[in-house]
Amino acid sequence: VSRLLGKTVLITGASSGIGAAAAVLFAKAGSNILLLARREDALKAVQQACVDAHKASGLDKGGQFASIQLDVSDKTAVANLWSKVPSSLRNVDILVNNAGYVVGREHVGDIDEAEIEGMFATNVLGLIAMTQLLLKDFKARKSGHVINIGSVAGRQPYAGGSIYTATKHAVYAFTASMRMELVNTPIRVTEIQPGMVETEFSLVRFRGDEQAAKNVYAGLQPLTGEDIAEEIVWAAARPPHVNIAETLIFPVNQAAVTVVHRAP
Ligand code: NDP
Ligand code: 8X3
Repeated sequence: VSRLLGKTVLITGASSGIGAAAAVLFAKAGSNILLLARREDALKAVQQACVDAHKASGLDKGGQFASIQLDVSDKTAVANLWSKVPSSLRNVDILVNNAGYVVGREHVGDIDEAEIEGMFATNVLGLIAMTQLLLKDFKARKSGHVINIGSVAGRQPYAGGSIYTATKHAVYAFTASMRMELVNTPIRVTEIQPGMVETEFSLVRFRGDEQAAKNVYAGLQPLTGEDIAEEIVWAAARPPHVNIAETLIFPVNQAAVTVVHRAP
């Protein structure tokens, strides 16, 4: 029987890509899920996919789902989150801090101030705010698992990625420090560090330019949201004494941000 049966999982950025795929996979394993993101319609569609996946699994536990519109960079909205959450989903066991994005490839000196602030507000401050919110409960209940979605960009800077890589390096430092602080508790802290995953990520980076987004993955088989979701769910399903601290995951033809083999 899955260790995830009847557990409650909160996922930020559950409306597409990695977050949406993780929601469906947790639903298949019998978990309850709180899906959060800014786009309500997209969230509802993922919630329906969770309902379907849960039904198809034939499990008779879990299967409670709710979608709540939340911009993690909105401090007031994060502070008021519990007032919107159905009471049956308030005891969260697993927090997946997945919401994040990059805009542009501009070099320092030419980067839009609002875009800099937006990336830090979501990728760093939003992730921290969500963690602070949940950790109070985790500590009181002496249980819980924080799974942060970092990136290879949190281990390796690159030209054209100064702000994004700075945010993901911040996620790495925050996550690793927190793991040290919690070493004398049963609370687990995991960082998943993907390489190239074909989601809406590049479409957002290139401000809706579909061709530019497609070119990122030209000549190789990128990872999918499902590939990373499998890692997230696997880390969450380890026995309670096992903590998957970090996992770096590449497509087979990628070995670093800039070391990529493309078929001609
Ligand atoms: P997507 O663009 O497909 O998904 C990003 C998700 O984050 C969406 O659901 C989006 O929903 C949500 N989101 C963005 N900003 C906010 C916000 N302020 N508040 C709440 N939700 C927000 O990309 P991915 O699935 O690829 O990205 C997921 C995570 O994976 C990100 O943290 C990204 O940095 C990381 N990552 C991605 C890689 C890749 O190559 N794709 C590689 C390494 C890491 P909405 O717009 O509805 O709010
Ligand atoms: C996403 C990977 O290389 O586009 O975190 O920065 S990269």
